[in-house]
Amino acid sequence: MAKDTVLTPKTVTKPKVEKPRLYKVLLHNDDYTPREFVTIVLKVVFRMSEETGYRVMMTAHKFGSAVVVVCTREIAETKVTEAMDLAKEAGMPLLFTAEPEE
Ligand code: TYC
Repeated sequence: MAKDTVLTPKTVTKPKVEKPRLYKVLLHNDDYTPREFVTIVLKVVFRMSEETGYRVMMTAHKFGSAVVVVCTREIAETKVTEAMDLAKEAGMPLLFTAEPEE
């Protein structure tokens, strides 16, 4: 092979590792569900401490909604289902939703 031969690759592979889109779980205020119940759901389903659960609950209470957690779609949907199941079992109108982050 000549000394000045230039070798070029036949194919160029572009690394294509897409970051999974993140979802936020939202807690929505209502006029009926007791504050204590909301705090318990946040503790049980989202493993929050009493203080954090209370703070997130009060944020939704004051502002209408609060971000509970940002995670993958699968985890967000599982958590929403778990939280909504507890609310339904207790006959509460408590609402959690999941939506993609901008
Ligand atoms: N607003 C409810 C009350 O005063 C408490 C509450 C807080 C309900 C947050 C839902 O996401 C919520 N009893």
